[in-house]
Amino acid sequence: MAAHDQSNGDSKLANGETTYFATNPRPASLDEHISSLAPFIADHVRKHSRVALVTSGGTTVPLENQTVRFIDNFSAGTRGATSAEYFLENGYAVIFLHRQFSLLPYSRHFSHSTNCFLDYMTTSSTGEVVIDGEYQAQMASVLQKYERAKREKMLLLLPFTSVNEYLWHLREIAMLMRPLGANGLFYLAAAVSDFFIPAERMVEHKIQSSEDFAHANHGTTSSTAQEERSPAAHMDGAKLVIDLDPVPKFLKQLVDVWSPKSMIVSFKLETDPSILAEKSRYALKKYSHDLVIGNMLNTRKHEVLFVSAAGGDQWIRVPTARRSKSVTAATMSEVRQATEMPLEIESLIVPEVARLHSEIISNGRSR
Ligand code: 9Z3
Repeated sequence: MAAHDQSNGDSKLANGETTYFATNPRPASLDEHISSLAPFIADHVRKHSRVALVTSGGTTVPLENQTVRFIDNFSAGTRGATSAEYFLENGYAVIFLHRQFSLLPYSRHFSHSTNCFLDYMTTSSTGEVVIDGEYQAQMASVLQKYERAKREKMLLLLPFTSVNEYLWHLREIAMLMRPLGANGLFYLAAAVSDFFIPAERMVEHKIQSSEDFAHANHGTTSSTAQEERSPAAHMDGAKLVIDLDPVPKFLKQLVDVWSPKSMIVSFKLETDPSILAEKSRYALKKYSHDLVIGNMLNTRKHEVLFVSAAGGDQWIRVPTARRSKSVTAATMSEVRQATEMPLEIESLIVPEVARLHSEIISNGRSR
């Protein structure tokens, strides 16, 4: 089932972008996800709420159709899960499109941490399992916010794993969000692979590493011999050779075709500080969207660069004394100075994004 108009302006698009959805399989989970997305969005259209699609976590690139091995992109999901909480605090409804088993809003405070969830609990004198006194206040505060988001139907969680699942969901959600008009916001924090194996070049079964079983390594599952291209991952003697195709650039489609009235925010991740600003400006110019948030792998938890057509370049930084001690780039003297309660950088990023969104809603914009 396609929940959108197929006359989606494909004529404007480059070749890889037009063929992608015709040649890569629609995920089995999509229809079920649409059945919860459609009423969620309709409810918020009726209420004139602002709705943020927050993407979060890394996308995998499977090497085999029945996947045993895959390539992954770095991301724990901290940026997305934390930002989702601040969007909710700022009055947004949130669609949280996340890598399965990555961090989630609210539960992130108690999972994937140094503590196991059982460490937050204890047994009372009557044998009941209760929250340990040390964690009562923090857990009560998080629980109240979580219950409110659920009660008021403000948060929808949708998982993906592979880059193909991510792209199909992004397109479908973008088209479903069109009726929100300028109240829609895309906050694309997921770490999306730039390379992938197209379905037509994917082998069906686990690649056999032993030369004694090389006969079990067949070609692709492509339907006709004529169509068949060499498998993207294959054994060459004892070596595994992987030959990836570029992922078509979907940000252009999102901006121009799928959801042109929404505010669109992308993230740019770099490791070399000398190119961050230039690459962020390049992305903004290339895709003509509203905002690029540049961040460095090592400093992403305490500084980001906002690059927008309206506001130029602007660094947002957590003051040294409020930085979390776990930031890898912090020096020992910075760590010693961090005496006040740590401040999450998303508590600074999200209100600024919401402010820019308000400007777009009231003044409109010309892309
Ligand atoms: C980011 O830059 C995110 O902020 C992080 C968050 C992945 C660094 P964590 O989840 O990390 O807190 O551990 N996302 C990168 C988004 C991305 O892949 N952007 C593409 C690109 O840079 C274009 S949309 O080319």
